[in-house]
Amino acid sequence: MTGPVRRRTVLGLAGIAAAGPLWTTAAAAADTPIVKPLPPEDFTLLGTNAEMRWDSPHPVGDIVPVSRFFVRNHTATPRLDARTWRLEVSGDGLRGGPVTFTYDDLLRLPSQTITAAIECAGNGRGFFTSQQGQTVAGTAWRLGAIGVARWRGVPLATLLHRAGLARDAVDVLPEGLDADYVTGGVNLGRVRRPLPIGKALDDVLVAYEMNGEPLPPDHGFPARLVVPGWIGIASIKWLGRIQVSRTPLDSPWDTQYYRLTGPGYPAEGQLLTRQNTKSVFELPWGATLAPRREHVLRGRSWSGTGGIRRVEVSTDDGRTWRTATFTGSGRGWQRWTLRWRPEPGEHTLRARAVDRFGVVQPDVEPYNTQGYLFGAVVRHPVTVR
Ligand SMILES: Nc1nc2c(c(=O)[nH]1)N[C@H]1C(S)=C(S)[C@@H](COP(=O)(O)O)O[C@H]1N2
Ligand SMILES: [Mo]
Repeated sequence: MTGPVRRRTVLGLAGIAAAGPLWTTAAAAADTPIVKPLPPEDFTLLGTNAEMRWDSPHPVGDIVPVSRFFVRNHTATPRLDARTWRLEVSGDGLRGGPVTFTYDDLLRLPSQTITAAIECAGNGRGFFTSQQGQTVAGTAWRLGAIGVARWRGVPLATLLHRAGLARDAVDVLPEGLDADYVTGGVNLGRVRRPLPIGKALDDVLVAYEMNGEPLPPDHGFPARLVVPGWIGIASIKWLGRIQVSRTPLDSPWDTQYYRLTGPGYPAEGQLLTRQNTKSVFELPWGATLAPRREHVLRGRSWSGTGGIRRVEVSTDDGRTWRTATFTGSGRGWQRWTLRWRPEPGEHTLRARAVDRFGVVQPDVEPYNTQGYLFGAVVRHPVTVR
């Protein structure tokens, strides 16, 4: 059971068929920015990315269907063929030479299914500007750069052990098969970000299914990492290679990006790992509600620290607070409701979550130049008339 999986070829597609229909059957097609349909009532397009709209007419439960899940692409979705796809594990952090896994190998290994959020570190970035009047670099997401799905795959620990992980390996560097990321005339190479071995061996999945179907092209087909609790960039899509090293590794995605930089931080910045805590109302921005009638306000809160203890909601811009009622399974994120019978006028709603350690969302998020991890309470305007 412990022997590494060597260069096997996929002779039959039985394993693939068992997992559901293949997304790509013919020769690889040309790259498309995003493959799946992006109806405007469900998504806001932001460059090469698509944000989930919280005010969509199609509400989501605990699990976000693929048709609603946000997409964050540095370049474009590659169309990969599972029959020729290979995952290579290599580097001086292995006891022996490189080991290659096929799609079929993955499907045959013992699998695990988890419910986990993937959230961009830039989720909420737009509020640095719209709420705090600060200029930051990067995609101006509102709060829809998050989704929760059921992911099935092979624990990364299983693959690393089968590949012959050395006892003194410290870092792994997973790399995507999408095109090199070129920005400002500089080619930064394939999208990749080192992961410390402790996290890699803990709860990281090499996922090949999302919500019971093979991963869709936009979300990493044939396989991606799912790194629970950590910023989205850790969950590398279209996985092609994992370098394993006995010395610390770097990439522009941990030296140049995904660090907190600016006046309050050390010159080299502060490395980002976990997501913070956020809350959202599932209401249009500036929604109009009928007066003197009971409304059920819906929202949800989530945290990279692992859970939500309590959510408090204010319907009077922070003067008074009531505790929201939890609904749903609480897996991935915590849905909640609050009853409200409003008087006519302009109102500002606020929701603040308390995470499992008792830490409450702040009123102001300290500034960082790239606008990561906006976790302040968002002031949501509504009109009652
Ligand atoms: N290969 C590759 N992996 C990637 C990215 C990418 O552009 N290329 N984007 C990352 C970022 S920044 C985020 S937030 C998540 C988004 O995952 P999703 O598009 O499935 O929602 O994927 C991560 N993995
Ligand atoms: Mo991201």
